[in-house]
Amino acid sequence: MPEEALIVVDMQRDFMPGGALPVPEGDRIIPIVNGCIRKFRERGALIVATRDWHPENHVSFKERGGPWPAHCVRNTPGAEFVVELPADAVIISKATEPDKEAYSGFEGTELEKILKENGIKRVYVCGVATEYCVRATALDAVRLGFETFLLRDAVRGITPEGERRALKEMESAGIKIVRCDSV
Ligand code: VGL
Ligand code: ZN
Repeated sequence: MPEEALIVVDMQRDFMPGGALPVPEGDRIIPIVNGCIRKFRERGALIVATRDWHPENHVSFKERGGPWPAHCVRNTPGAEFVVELPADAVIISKATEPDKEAYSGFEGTELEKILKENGIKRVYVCGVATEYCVRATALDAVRLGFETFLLRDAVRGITPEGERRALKEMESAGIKIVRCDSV
């Protein structure tokens, strides 16, 4: 049993520059995340990738009064992964119901069950956006009893202030802020 999992959060085309809901410089972490995936794979970790997988009438979209432009509509190019995932990666689709928002990869998904079934004790979180889906996923992980690490060099936020605040909050919650090359 692997004991460790890497959770790659929402590394999808719409969150990259040129996409529908871009994270500034989100593309800069693509090679870093790919390096983390290779590194964790080599040491036998479970590789998990979450994806925002919205129906086209999702409640978070502006046309329904939500905060965001339409993004990551399931089965469209904007929802595709931009990182290289191994064939046996566990793909977790979230926020798939029209009337429910879910920032955390644990919310409304099988993620907790899958991690527990695989004997995972430690999780390492990377991806976008730091102050939304990365934050929510990492906070849920630590709350659920996983030793949780945030890979500082492999995340990007929508704004610098938002990212700073989220990092502080995660640290206060007991999440260890580390770099991918030092773990
Ligand atoms: C996200 C806003 C809306 C994220 C998803 O992946 O952080 N942010 N949907
Ligand atoms: Zn979304």
